[in-house]
Amino acid sequence: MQKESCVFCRIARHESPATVLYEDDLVVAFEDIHPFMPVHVLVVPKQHYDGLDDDVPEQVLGRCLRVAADLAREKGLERGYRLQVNTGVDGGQTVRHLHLHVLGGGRMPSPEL
Ligand code: DGP
Repeated sequence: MQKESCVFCRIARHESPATVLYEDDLVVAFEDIHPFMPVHVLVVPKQHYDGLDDDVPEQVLGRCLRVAADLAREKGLERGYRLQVNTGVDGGQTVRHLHLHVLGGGRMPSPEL
């Protein structure tokens, strides 16, 4: 199921513009509109799930991780990168459609800082 008003559903349906880097039957990956690292890609299931606390099939979660790691390699992030899934209000999630941030291209602070 998709949501009419959801910005990531609209990108998945090619109704809103985005720089799409990868797409298959389950996921779409595109450049974040407000990057905070030199590489900042979002990997998003095409189906709408509010977040990780939804009943997300393992196949979808696995595909997201596989695509994220493949894109990190394609982007040349040999020195490393970070995958981040903000979940809920306290997790800082602003778009209520499950997404993985692929972040890299520079040294990142430790999460506890
Ligand atoms: P989060 O805080 O985890 O919910 O991050 C949402 C990210 O989504 C944030 O880094 C900005 C990005 N974003 C929001 N709206 C759009 C959009 O319309 N297009 C693209 N490409 N990225 C968006």
